[in-house]
Amino acid sequence: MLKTKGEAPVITAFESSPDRGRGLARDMRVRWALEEVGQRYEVRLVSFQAMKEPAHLALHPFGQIPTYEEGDLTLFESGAIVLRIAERHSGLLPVDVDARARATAWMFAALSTVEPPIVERSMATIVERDKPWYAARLPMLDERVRTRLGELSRRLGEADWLDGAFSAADLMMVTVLRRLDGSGLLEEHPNLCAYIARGEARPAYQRAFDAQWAVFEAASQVRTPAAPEG
Ligand code: GTB
Repeated sequence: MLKTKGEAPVITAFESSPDRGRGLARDMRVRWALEEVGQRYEVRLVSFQAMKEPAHLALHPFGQIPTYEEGDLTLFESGAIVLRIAERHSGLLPVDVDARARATAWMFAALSTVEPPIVERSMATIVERDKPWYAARLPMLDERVRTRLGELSRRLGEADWLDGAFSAADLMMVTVLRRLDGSGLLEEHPNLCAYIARGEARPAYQRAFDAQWAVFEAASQVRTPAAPEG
């Protein structure tokens, strides 16, 4: 099994992300968390084929990204990874135990209440677009997302963050909501758009975004080599 090199944890990310550098894959939230706490990290890029091979399956039982290797510890599931980072460094979870429990509840809410209808809609737009039922199904999927966005928007109100200061909960929620980019659904809630923009404006977010963008750009150059000079 691959181990952490030196002191830096190693994460995995798509060698060639289908999101074309938009930072929508789940390594983005792990990168962002590591950047927020100032932890240097290394990235091992994996192909779709390599994700299903024994070496990667030993790290991730479902053959996905991201994974996280820190010394003898190997983790999968982006929520568990971000929680580990937040627990081991200051800055991503409140010190007060009750406030910490509330932030953790919001992390779970992002992953298990808000993300599923968003992923279901997103997957349908990719794999069901040419199916005969798509036109009837999409409004239903939109409505499920709308319900959650309305509830979230009401709770957030005019606050900057979900519960006091920025925390891992906001990091998680912002990355979940970003997957709706281009759907037109977020625009129905200006406070959610402003919330996402606040997250994206954080220097740590930008460093994480630039890092995953660099992977996409490097892969594009391999796919379309520059014309020879002269
Ligand atoms: N619950 C797990 C977690 O939170 O870590 C889910 C992990 C997961 O779904 N990983 C995806 C994966 O490895 C990548 S992030 N898929 C390959 C496979 O299952 O074989 C999901 C993702 C993929 C692509 C886009 N996109 O193109 O916009 C967005 C999100």
